[in-house]
Amino acid sequence: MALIQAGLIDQLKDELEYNIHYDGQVHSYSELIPKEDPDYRNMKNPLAVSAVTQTLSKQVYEHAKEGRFVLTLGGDHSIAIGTVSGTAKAIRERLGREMAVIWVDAHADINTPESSESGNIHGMPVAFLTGLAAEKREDIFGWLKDDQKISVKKLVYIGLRDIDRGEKKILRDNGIKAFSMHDIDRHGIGKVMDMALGWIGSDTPIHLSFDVDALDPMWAPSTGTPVRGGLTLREGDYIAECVHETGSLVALDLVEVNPSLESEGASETIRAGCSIIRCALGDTLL
Ligand SMILES: [Mn+2]
Repeated sequence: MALIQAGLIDQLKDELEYNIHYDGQVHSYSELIPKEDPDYRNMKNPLAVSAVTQTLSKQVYEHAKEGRFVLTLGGDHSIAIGTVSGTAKAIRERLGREMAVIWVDAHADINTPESSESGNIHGMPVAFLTGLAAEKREDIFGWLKDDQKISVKKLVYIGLRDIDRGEKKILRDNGIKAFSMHDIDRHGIGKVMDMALGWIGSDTPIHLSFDVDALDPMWAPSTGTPVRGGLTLREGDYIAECVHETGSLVALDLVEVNPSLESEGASETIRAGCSIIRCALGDTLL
């Protein structure tokens, strides 16, 4: 809501000349939240998160199958279970292709319910999307079918710096490509983007899932799990610019902007979020 109130939709329409399909509402999906939602397999609020992401998945799929670019504003990062699954299915049907995901984040969000210490599903979306975590119960992510999932080989992380022990093992065991802040320090963001896009290969549809906590809290303090030592504002924009330049970007999530946290930094965080979105959609400095 804050991103939209800051004028994001008008910027995309007027400055970048997009034809926007938007129902003018910010959905809280409160009608999908059950009264009782006990922990299940260590997951908190499993019924609610499953129901909301399933609905979101259908919404994203409906847009993506029309060949539209789908922008989703969050919300916590669990919503990517809905967005990535929706795009993956539409891209398979439309183009007969498996898409890649670039996950820009301080965290890997790849815990399984069992490896997670917190039980927060926003730390698990990548595990469900890659099939590393699965659940038979239809009402707890059992709705997620193979044609909605992505390959661990088509996943690239950028900006990691706070990885749980269990997650490190998952990343290693599955040979997942990840560029941490260490890699960005060593090579610079330019080289890291060359390597990331080289790994994906040209002409592969890309879904960019950008967690604003990838940025250093100096630029984006109003977020749920800030971690120091992150990307600069320009590095964040540069990632988005490079992904736009491929011409292969099919969807973008911008998540974890939460103005109610560190509210004196809220406007800074919102501005950073809007800037990343504009860059991913083709805004340039010159
Ligand atoms: Mn995240």
